[in-house]
Amino acid sequence: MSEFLDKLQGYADLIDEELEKLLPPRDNYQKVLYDAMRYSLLGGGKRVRPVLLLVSAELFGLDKETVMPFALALEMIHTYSLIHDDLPAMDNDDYRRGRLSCHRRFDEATAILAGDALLTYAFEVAGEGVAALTAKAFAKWDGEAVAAYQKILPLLAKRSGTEGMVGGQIIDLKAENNTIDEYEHDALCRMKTGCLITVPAEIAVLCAQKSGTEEGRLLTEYARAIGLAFQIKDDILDVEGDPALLGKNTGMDEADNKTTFVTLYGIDGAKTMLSDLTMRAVDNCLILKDTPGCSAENAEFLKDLARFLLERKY
Ligand code: GRG
Repeated sequence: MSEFLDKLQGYADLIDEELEKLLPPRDNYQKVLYDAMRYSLLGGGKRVRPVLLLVSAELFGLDKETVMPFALALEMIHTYSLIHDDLPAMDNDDYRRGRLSCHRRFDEATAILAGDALLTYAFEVAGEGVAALTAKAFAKWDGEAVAAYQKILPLLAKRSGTEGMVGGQIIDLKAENNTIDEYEHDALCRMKTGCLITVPAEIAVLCAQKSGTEEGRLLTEYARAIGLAFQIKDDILDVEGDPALLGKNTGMDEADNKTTFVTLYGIDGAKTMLSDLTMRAVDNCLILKDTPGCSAENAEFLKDLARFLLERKY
């Protein structure tokens, strides 16, 4: 596991370096906005989504640089969602990633705009990434590659928006002080949390032109499983986690009277679901490891990542 953790740290450090380059400090009229964006984006975080994208791309023999703009865009979209989720109108959280949440460190209006700016910048960076890939593919007269790259932006928007994370968030808000059944709860989690964890795999599949292949399906299914598992673990940590390790308060779901995996299935039921989903994800990695054209080393890393997320304390 320590070899895996070193590698994970290496990927996360690389993401941090690239994010720092993308968003350097500015001393202009809108300085406070840059400060707030940097405060939230560069203030820790596991970098699970961008790491998943880099490793998935490498699984299919692509280099990290090919997908880096999309990895950075994903982390910016994720960070915007955390900033907005912490706002008084939503979860009203004072702490995030072990520090004051953005609206507590700055103010509410600045936090709203920092989230908006990160989301907008994410699509600027991802759009430039698509343009660069498309230009290279045009130079090689590779129309199939161009067609695949052109699907990236609409997909990223869809997974982040009404049919994805934002849609999940509105169902989540509705679930406060209201009981929702297990079907609506399942849809909520797949949208709110799952979509942004599945989309790295989907983007890697598009970039490697693996749509419709068995290895593309196995990777996407793996990401769907860990995406749902991620939310289950989050619900368990809200009950059993250590706020010092988590960097945020626990017991928030109960305080908000929320329907969660724990309220629906009990703590033991939630843990069983978590380990079943992790096993499913691990099984897919074992098949990918033996699939010609896939990097066994990266399939192994994805397997360890699924286990790491199962066991995570933060
Ligand atoms: C406000 C549009 C909008 C959406 C909010 C992401 C989200 C949707 C809400 C966050 C609430 C939450 C705790 C969801 C559970 C899963 C999740 C996204 C946890 C936080 O992600 P991590 O653990 O965070 O990857 P770090 O800090 O490591 O990046």
